[in-house]
Amino acid sequence: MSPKNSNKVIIVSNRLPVKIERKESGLVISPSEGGLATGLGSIYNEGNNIWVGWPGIIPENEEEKSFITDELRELNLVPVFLTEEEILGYYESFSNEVLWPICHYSPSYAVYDSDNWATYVQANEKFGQIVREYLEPEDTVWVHDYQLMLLPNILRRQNEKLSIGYFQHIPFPPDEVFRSIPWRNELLLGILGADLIAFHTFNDAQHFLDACTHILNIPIRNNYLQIRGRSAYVEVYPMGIDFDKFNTLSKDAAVKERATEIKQYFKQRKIILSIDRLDYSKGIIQRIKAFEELLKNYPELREQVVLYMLVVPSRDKVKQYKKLRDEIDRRVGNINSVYGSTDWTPIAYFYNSYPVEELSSLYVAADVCLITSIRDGMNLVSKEYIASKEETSGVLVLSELAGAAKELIDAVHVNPNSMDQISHALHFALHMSEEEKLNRMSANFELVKKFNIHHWVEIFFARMREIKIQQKKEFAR
Ligand code: GDG
Repeated sequence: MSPKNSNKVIIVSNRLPVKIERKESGLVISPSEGGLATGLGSIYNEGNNIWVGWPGIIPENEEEKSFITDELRELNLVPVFLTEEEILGYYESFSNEVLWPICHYSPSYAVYDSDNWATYVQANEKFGQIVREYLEPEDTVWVHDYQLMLLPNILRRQNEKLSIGYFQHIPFPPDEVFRSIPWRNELLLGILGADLIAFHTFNDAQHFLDACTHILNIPIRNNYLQIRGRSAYVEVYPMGIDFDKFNTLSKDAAVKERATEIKQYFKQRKIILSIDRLDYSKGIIQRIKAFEELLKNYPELREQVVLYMLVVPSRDKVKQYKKLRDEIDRRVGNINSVYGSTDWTPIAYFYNSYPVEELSSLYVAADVCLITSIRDGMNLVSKEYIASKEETSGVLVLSELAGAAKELIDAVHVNPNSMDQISHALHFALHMSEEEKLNRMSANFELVKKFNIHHWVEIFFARMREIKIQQKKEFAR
């Protein structure tokens, strides 16, 4: 692959879709299988297209660096090597201790530090520098997520005519919440370097437009605005999942056998499943409290139901996440010791990451999937559960504050801050007739099947192409 080829697509995200492990035999590089990687696979694996991002490892020497670079190049991936200081200041601190809490409507968690801001700027510039090594004027660049809010404008400064898209995977908060960030103007202007700025939901897009008007004083016209003589469009593209993967897995003989084993292990009790990364935005504490309410309010359900809670380790170096983990441990221990018996542990809690086949068996085995996010851009777990339920029945209980609730209107919706509502919804789900389960599930199933990850990528790029043609005409005038 030669660095400069015209008319190609460059995807940029904080992390590359790859796992690099240091083993005795040396570095082992394997592609990681997230939904985004699958969806974008049809793009970055093609021709001269590339994906630029952090490979998730700090090379120990120049030799390792060039080994990683060469190996990744075979996969159309281009590494941005970050130093330890950059990882701390840009990723762990500014991204995850300012932007994450602010975008999840939790300003009290935000920690403002101008050194971390400077490192965030520096890291975004570094991504820009690597992208520039490959960039040609006719290229299309698709920037992903809040770690790279400044990148669209960094690239725009180099080329007014470049086609740039930005997708934010997490919510965008009301403008008065975003205003709390001392560097909000720079961040907004950074994103506005893109031609197409997209979010999962209408509310997120509207909040972004509000911020542009109220903070930057830029007048908006419907869904677009004019900035330095260019148009920037703000639109809504709800992300889908790799439907085929989850649907096919759920019908796989080994997966089904494992699901039966799981059911047997829990003695055919009803299984309420939750899967999420360790994060305060996911409402894990609320979920545990609501489950306790269920056991209190409906004593007849004791011994009859299990909450299977898989929490995937995440950001465990950040203080608030360590505190959250301790609180989960304490509350789960308390419920299990108060309500449990020699024969029954109410909450089966695992702080671990499983292979996708095990995830699939859990989806197949679960009677209820419980999502209690306090805020969530989309929430893919809810869609994966639905895709896995073609042959078995189940009920999705879904927070109305997750982006997915806007699409999955046939789920049982709950306000995650009401323990009463969640416990009643669980009771309702556990007693729902098979007919109602099927009706609700099939409506959601068709939607998840149709608006899958490939559809999402296609419509985003189709719109990028349209905008490019339109802007060429504008430039020609
Ligand atoms: C961000 C936004 C938005 C989980 N545990 C395991 C595992 N997973 C996979 C799930 C799912 C993914 O991780 C989690 O996706 P979510 O959407 O639920 O949440 P975030 O990680 O917070 O993602 C979110 C998303 O971006 C996309 O735009 O929906 O709102 O916060 O795919 O299956 N996968 C494996 N083992 C596990 O133990 N293999």
